Parts: sequence; structure tokens; C-alpha cells
Amino acid sequence: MARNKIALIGAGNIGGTLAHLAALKGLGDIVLFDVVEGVPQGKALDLSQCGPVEGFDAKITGTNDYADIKDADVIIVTAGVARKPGMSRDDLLGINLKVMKAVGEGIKANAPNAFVICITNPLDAMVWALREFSGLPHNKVVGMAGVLDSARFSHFLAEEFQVSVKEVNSFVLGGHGDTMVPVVEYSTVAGIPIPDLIKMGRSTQERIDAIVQRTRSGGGEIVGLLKTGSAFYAPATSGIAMAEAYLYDQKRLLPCAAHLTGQYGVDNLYVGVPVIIGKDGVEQVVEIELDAAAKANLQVSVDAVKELLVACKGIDNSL
Ligand code: TXD
Repeated sequence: MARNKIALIGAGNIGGTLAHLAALKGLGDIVLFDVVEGVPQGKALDLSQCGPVEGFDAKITGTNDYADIKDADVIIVTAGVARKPGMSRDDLLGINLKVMKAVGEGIKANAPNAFVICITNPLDAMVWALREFSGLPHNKVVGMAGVLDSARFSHFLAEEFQVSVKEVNSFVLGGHGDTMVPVVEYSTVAGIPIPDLIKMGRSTQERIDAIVQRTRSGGGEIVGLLKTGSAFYAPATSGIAMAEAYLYDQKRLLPCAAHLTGQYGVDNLYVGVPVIIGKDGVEQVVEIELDAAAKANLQVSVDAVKELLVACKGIDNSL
């Protein structure tokens, strides 16, 4: 059986980490693509030289030519400009929209059967635009944000309750931005919902509210510390988890930016919701019951995504 082919569009911080993880996990052969000459080739060579030490024999190549992503099974897109301190995700819109156009066309021409995971910010708008430019079916194009946001939420909750992260299951809905909706009611420690843990005196509403807020600004906190770029280890790990769910038909229920057609009262938008990922890509959007506050928060998030799309359409009238 031929090995899977993983194409990574963008060979920056996340792209390089994705390649490293994909090689270590033996997901398949890897192609790193970037517009900058030398960088994908250099990273591919460096990563290939991990093989003898780690004992992997994935073929890792770097390229500036879309023809080399031909027939990729999974494509993870990080191409674009990363957020700098003081720059909002939305400032990135104009630049990254042009990048999505080039990437979408490259995918359409070379790998129309791939499962495509978009990571580039502003995520909810970029995944929508990438789907439009690539013309792939909606179930094959998905955005990564919720897996990362809920990983951040889980990390903070594990610290708060002083338990292993393995005991924590948390849920984040909505757009990837300051309007994301960490859903406290559906977040648990060893199956016990957070509100019950508050009642048991294990934490307080104020402390959980602060964790929710820290999760919402989790990306910004890291940008502020790094000063020259944004988070990349956890974003890459999160993207790989989604790729594995597809490649191994795991039917994992993951929060992803998925195309909605009426679910949650939203039509023709990509919004972060729980979905089942398996061999057909996004196999199901799971509609969970939300209380009034979560619904109102989700609506704020949906409105923010809508506003971004209006701005996208203003910049590129082919959308
Ligand atoms: O949760 C999430 N979705 C995110 C998103 C979490 C963290 C970071 N997130 C976003 O991912 C971030 O705001 C950026 O938009 C992307 C990629 O982040 P990364 O940290 O990897 O950025 P880099 O290191 O700047 O890498 C971007 C690469 C760089 O090598 C550029 O040369 C390349 O993208 N680039 C392109 N590649 C291909 N094609 C085009 N047109 C192109 N333009 C730039």
C-alpha cells in the first residue's frame, strides 16, 4: 500500500513543527511548500536528518512548486503572515486572503481529493475563503482552532484542580478570537462538570471566570511573551490530531471550524462547533443544547465571523 502523503502549505513555525510531528508519528511522506526559496528545502533536509536518530523513514521534501503536492491525502495550510504584538487577527485579513487564493488554486489544480485543514488566521474567515477558492466539498475543508482553544482551557483547568490533564475534558465553541465560547457546563474533570466542582468547593466562580478569560486571550498572551511571532507547538499538535482523525477514520468528536447549513441557526458560515471527523472528513456536525448565556455568546461570535466575511467580500469581489 502506498504511504499517505501529507502536504504542508507554509513552512514557517507551525509548518516545520507539523512536519516534525508528522514524521515522528509516521503519518506518511511529507511535502513542505513555501513561497520563500530555500526555507522549505532547508527544513526538509534538516527534518530528514532526524530520521536516522528517530528511526523514521518518511520521505520529506521541500518545494516552491504546487505540482509537488499532487494527490496529497491531507493538506495543512499555515501559509500567511503571523500576528505581531499589537496586531489583531483581523488586521491580517487583507494579506492572508490573497494567500488563500493562491493556495486554494494550487490545491484545486493538484490535490482536489485531499482533506484540507486550515490554520491561517483570521481562521474562520480564511477557512471559508480557502473552501471558496479551492472549490472542494465543504466536508473536506475544515479549520483548526477549537482543538487548540480547548487544549488551552484544559491546561488551565488541570492546573486549577491540580489533576492530570488526562482527567480534563473541555469544550470551546464559536469563532477563534476574543469571542470564542468556552462552555463551562460541558467541561469536566473525570466526568464531573465544572459547575458541580464549584458547588463542591473545589474552585470558585471567580476563578473559573478568570480561566475562561485567560483561554479567550490565550493566543495573545503567548504573542505578548514571544514578541516576534505567535504560538506554534500546540497549534501544530492540534492540527496533527485532526489529520490523524481523518487518516485513521477515528470518528473523533472535535471542536473545529466547520461549514454550517442551518445547525445552531447559522447558514453558510464556518464556525467552531463539535464535529465528527473520520474517513469522509467532517462526517457530522453535532448540535448540543446550549443555555441562554452560551447561545448569546455564540451569537456574538457568529456576528464577528459574519463581519469578517463582509470585509473579505469587500476586498475580493470574486467571493
Ligand atoms: O488556532 C489557530 N488557528 C492559530 C493560527 C494558532 C496560532 C497561529 N495561527 C496562525 O497560523 C498565524 O496567525 C498565521 O496566520 C499562521 C501560521 O503561523 P506560523 O507561526 O507558522 O507563521 P510563520 O512562521 O510566519 O509561517 C508562515 C509561513 C512563512 O514561512 C511564509 O513564508 C509562508 O507562510 N507564506 C506562504 N506560503 C505559501 N504560499 C504563500 N502565498 C505564502 N505567503 C507566506
